[in-house]
Order: sequence, then structure tokens, then C-alpha cells
Amino acid sequence: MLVSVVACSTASPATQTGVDAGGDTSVTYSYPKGFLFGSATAAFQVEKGLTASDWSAWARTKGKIVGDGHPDTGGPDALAHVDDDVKLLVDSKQNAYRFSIEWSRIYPTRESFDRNEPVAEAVAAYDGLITKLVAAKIAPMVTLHHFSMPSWLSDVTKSNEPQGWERPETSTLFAEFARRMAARWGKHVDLWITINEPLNVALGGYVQGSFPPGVLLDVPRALALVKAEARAHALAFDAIHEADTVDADGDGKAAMVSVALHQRTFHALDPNESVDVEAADRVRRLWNLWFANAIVRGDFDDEFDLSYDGPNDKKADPTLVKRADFLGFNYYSDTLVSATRGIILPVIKAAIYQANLETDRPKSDFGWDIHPDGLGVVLDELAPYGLPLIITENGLADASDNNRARFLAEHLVQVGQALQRGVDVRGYMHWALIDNFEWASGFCPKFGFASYNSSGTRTARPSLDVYRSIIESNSLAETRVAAMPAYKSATEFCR
Ligand code: IFM
Repeated sequence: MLVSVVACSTASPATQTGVDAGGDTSVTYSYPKGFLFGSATAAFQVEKGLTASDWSAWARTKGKIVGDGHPDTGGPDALAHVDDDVKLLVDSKQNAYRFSIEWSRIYPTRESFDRNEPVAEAVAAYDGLITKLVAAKIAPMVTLHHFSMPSWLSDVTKSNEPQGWERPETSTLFAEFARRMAARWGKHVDLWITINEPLNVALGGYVQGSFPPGVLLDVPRALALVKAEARAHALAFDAIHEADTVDADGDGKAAMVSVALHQRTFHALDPNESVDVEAADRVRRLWNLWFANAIVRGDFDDEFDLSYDGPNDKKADPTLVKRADFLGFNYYSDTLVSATRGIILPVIKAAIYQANLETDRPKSDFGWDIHPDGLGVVLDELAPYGLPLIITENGLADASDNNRARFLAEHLVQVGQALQRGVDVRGYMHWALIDNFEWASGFCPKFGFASYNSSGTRTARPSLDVYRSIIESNSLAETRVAAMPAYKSATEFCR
């Protein structure tokens, strides 16, 4: 029998160890003061009425979305349910909420942007959300670009022409948008994310063709886009700092600005093939390190040779260096890489596999491997950049909620262990607060801590109560995790 779960402290404030009478050692993790325990969503995935977004046009194009789903007809309508969603956060003791302010809602036309005439109802809606969060002592983390682009900058019917980030004017317009949002809401918001998952925007839009503008297998165009996003991020970073000088949470700092990277682990499809092992490392350097190197160190690997020593590479480019106050990153799962099997993409000279992997790990409803250890790996990979780290998304599609509590707990164990190793982790945002529109996959994957019905009524899943108890006690014992029901691997997948 366990005598003391938290009998004595180790050197790390994050972890305490207890030894029971039988000599069993259990570890209980606790998290530093001020640690952000939150959830995340994104405007286009949870709001209705975004008619001036490229994603709206894309989702209305027959055949682009599984089940032809559209947030206007099946979504949770978050702006009409602010009180309900804030209640979910409050009831579960969360102290942070990541959401996005939709550029195309604030400025639906180029004219409204040029004249700086924001839509009053849109401003009022986000004002209402932010005010209620602040009143509930929930720190708002605002994303300014989460996949969706105003249709006046991105025409989904003209994929052969430059769209979105490809247009030379987009980066300066985005920086101006960021400046205005920071000026308006900086008194309440300290945490800003410029662009969500810059590499996924490029992969979805220019390689897989599943995101606007729907281009297939054009890796050079995708990589040019990533470079434009890095430049746009740096401009927006500067603009936010100029406009938001108010320290909203009293921690001595005003704006804290970053991106939300998407980090993964990478393994060889055939671990016995050295070409696969090399390819996995090549893809890892591109996917996990290129963007961070650009905006933290200012190392701009122009040709993506991934050696950071090519003919046009820059070191400490003054227009890019030190453009992150922390590193935000999303972590979900593993990728397998082959140098010989599948569609070999140029530049990376590899094929990548992200779903339905032939591994013995349990699978989520989305066919993604449940791989908590990978969170520890990517935390260690980012630690050398010397910045605080915030996990801006982590979660799984799990309609039955069988796996979510264990998934959550095992990832928080990884955070606890990283803290013990000295990694400066400041927060964890679960994806997602509520079920939502999962882009090309429509409404099948259920990522939410809560579901909703056709009238918008929210129902919390049992795993949210597990999150509440971890947050409330600020502790997570390995024995508790071990006692949770084992994963049930999904056998039918949303795609
Ligand atoms: O739903 C997405 C989110 O928009 C970006 N990160 C991954 C999530 C799950 O696929």
C-alpha cells in the first residue's frame, strides 16, 4: 500500500517522489506556478458566417470536404456560445484559452482593410470573448492566422496564380492586421501567435492539394511559401511589439509573440535501410527545424539544403533573428519516411506517411499513432533554442472518449519529465475545447473535450473532468496514469 505519494522533493520543483512501504517508487509530477493549462480552437473551425474566407469558398466546392461539411451548417457556432465555452473552461479550472481572430471577419473586403473600417459586430464579438475570458482569469492566447485567409488575398478558383502568402503584398498587409489587433486588444492579451503551422499551410495547399489553393505536388512552390511565411511572421512580430506595450497579466512583460509550429517525430519506414534513416533525418530538419532556425537564429537556409551552409544562406539575418519570445508548437504524432517507397517528393527526396502507420502503437479515430513519448523528444529538440516552450496544441480524435484521459495524462507526464530535465515548458493547450470542423476531413474526427448538438448545447466528455482534477491538484501521479483504462485502438478511421 502507498504510504506517501509525495513524501519528498527531488531537485526539480516539477516532480516529487514517494516510496511506499513495499519499496515501490511512484512519481508525482507537479507543474510550475503560473503554468498555463488550457485548450485551443481556431476561428474557421468553430465559428459560423465566415463568408469572406478562402476556406469558406473551398469548403463550398463540391468534393473538397469529406461529407461536404461546412462550419456554417454543422459547426459549434462559437461566437454565439461564448458563455457556454467560457463555462467549460471555468468549470474545468483551465487558465488559458487559445483561439484565433479571423482576419476575414474583421475586414471582409480589401476596401474595409484599406480604409481601416473593421466590421463593428466582429470587433464586438471578439471583445465579448476576450472580456469574459479576462473576467474569468483565463489568459487569452490569440492566433492571427490559422489556415484561413481573406478571399481578397486568396482566390481558390485560380490556383495557377499566386495566392495568399505567395502574393508579395500579403506579408505587409498581415503585419498591419497584426498591428491593429495588438493595438486594440493588447491591454488584455499578452500571448500572440502569428501563424499556425506554417509548413502545414504549404503541405496542404501545394503538395497534398487538400487545402486552398489545392495545388498538387509542387514542392518548390510550397517552399517558397514557407519562406514568405517566415518573413511575414517577422514583420508581424515587430508590429505586435510596437502596438502592444501593455503588460496585461502583470508578469513584467507586455506582448509575448511566437508562431505555432507543428513538430513531429520522424522514423525510417524501414529502419534497416540507411537511405530511409537518412531521409527521416532530412525531413525532420526541414519540418521541425527550418522555421525555428529562421525566426530564432535568423539562419535562413535559402535552398533548403538543410545544412545551413548553402550559397544563399544567411546567418543571423537582422530582419529575422530573435523574432520569437517563446516557441509555440503543436505536437500530435509520428511520421514514417521512405527514400524509395511511395511518392518521392523533390528536395526532401522522400515519401512521408502520417496515418495508418504499420506500427504497433494504438491509433486514434483519425488513424494517427498515439505516441506520447514523442512529445518528450520534440521538447528536447526545441530546448536548445533557449526560449520558453508552450505546447499550443496536442490532442486526438476520439469520439467515444475512451482514450482521451490516458492520452492527456501520458502527455502531461512527458511535460513533467521534461521539466525535470530542465526544459523550460510554460504551458499546455489541449486541442480542442470543443468538437469542430477538421478541414478537409469535415466533422468526422471528434477532437473536443466537449461535443455539441444541433442547437449548440455543449456536453463535456468525462476526460474534461480528468483534466480538471489534474489542474486543480496541480499534480499527476504515475500510479494514477497506470490505473487508467488501457487504450482501445480505433479500427475504423475518419478520412
Ligand atoms: O485541427 C487541426 C488544427 O487546425 C491544426 N493542428 C492540427 C489540428 C488537428 O488536425
